[in-house]
Amino acid sequence: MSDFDRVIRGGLIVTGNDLVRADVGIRGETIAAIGLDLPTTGAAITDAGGLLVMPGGIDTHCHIEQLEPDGSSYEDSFAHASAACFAGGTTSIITFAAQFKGQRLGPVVAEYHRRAARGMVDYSFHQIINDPFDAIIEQDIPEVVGAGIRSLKVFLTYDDVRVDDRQYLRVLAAARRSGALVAVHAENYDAIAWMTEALLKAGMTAPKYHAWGRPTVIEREATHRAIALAELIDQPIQIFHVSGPEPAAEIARAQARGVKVWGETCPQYLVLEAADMDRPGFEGAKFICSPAPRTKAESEGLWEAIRAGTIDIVSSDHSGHSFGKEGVGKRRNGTDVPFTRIPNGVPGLAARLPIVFSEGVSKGRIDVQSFVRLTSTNPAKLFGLYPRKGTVAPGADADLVLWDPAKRVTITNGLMQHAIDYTPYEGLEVVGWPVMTIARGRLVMRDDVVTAEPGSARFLARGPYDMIKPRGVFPNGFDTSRVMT
Ligand code: DUC
Ligand code: ZN
Ligand code: ZN
Repeated sequence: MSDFDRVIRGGLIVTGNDLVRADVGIRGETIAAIGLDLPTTGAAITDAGGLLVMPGGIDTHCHIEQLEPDGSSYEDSFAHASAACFAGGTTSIITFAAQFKGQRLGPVVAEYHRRAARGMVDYSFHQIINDPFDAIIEQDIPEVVGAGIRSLKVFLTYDDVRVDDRQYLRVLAAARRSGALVAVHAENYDAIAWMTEALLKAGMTAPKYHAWGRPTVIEREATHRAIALAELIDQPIQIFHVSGPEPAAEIARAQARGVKVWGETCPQYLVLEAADMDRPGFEGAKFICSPAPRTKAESEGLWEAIRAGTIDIVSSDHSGHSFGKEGVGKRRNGTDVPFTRIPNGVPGLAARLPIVFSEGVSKGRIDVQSFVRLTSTNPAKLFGLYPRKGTVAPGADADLVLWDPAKRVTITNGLMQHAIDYTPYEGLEVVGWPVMTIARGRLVMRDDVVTAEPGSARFLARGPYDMIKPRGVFPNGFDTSRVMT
């Protein structure tokens, strides 16, 4: 009998720290050994000569089959999203369970479990808190966190879903008591409302004015406030989708004070620009997302923040809204509408790794270990999945992507394998491409062909872990989370 079910031979293994030329032996769903000339009798052999062998990507920010307060839903099903993940070398996701006003969390989580279990990619959830009423704070948050959903998400903007500062403080305190991280969408609600009203009054309604309605200063202010209030409660947070160096500088300043705050960015802020929303007709709608894409110079500033470690995760913020279908997606409200009525978000599950690799490693901005840290190891660590996920090591899940660092590909929507009819990255040339994805020992993608059984997804319950423990540092030493609920 063979020691292994599969042996990956002769590749260059890349982890967040190391480069090692060795074989990987897989038994069942697990990496059983890493070594030179592993025995192959009876095992499937995969020749990885010339390829990088890296931990599968972990996308900790993606909206899949998520319901919206107006009854609509993000279009990608979990099955389609899983295919897109595998096509792009991603093997785990953290998506959202979204609470609406008045809802208790138990039924919300049960519904999203039902949906996610139909997919193929391993998943966990961030619990979105839109309405932190007493029962949510006192009963439901401790329960969902105890059930392995160790991150809460709040919006500081958007009608119907945003929390005000007092509600945000309540969520922070509840997270602190339960041992959860809080992820924050940081833009100033009232300032956006003010700017938007002014733009509409002035007749400035085209898609490009989406960016005018929420300039960087609005994100910088909310990032500063989100961090300051988290500091007041001594609650660790992650700032989602940092769009440029100004909000990144707020994070860096807080990190320098020792505050536990982490920053995430997304490919749209590295390769898209506000100018993309200024394309003719309705075309600019394809690029509307929030925060808005900025300028080339700001993208370059983000790379500096990445190199400095201020931003340590790149997620997709994948949001499925089709472009060409009448009455759905970006055209849900028609095309002759102000930018305020165009759904926000861009799809990016499959494009994430190739864009970060190409723009980062192939263009010499970062080394390949940094690529692995940004897209797999750091997400696993911050969200309590490490070392089961996010590394190539004996005992870890056999989640691997075999990567051709020299393969040149022009991104087309067909390669993305999501249900959405466009990609904002159409025509972008990348150097470096995933040629095989292995998820828990199963070969799920080879040469852009995905083969995985719907229903094979597994929920990743996340237990308590040290990285997100509060520091025990408060103004005046007074822990308000003990007395306030
Ligand atoms: N921004 C978000 O905050 N959520 C989904 C889509 C987007 O662009
Ligand atoms: Zn957001
Ligand atoms: Zn999002």
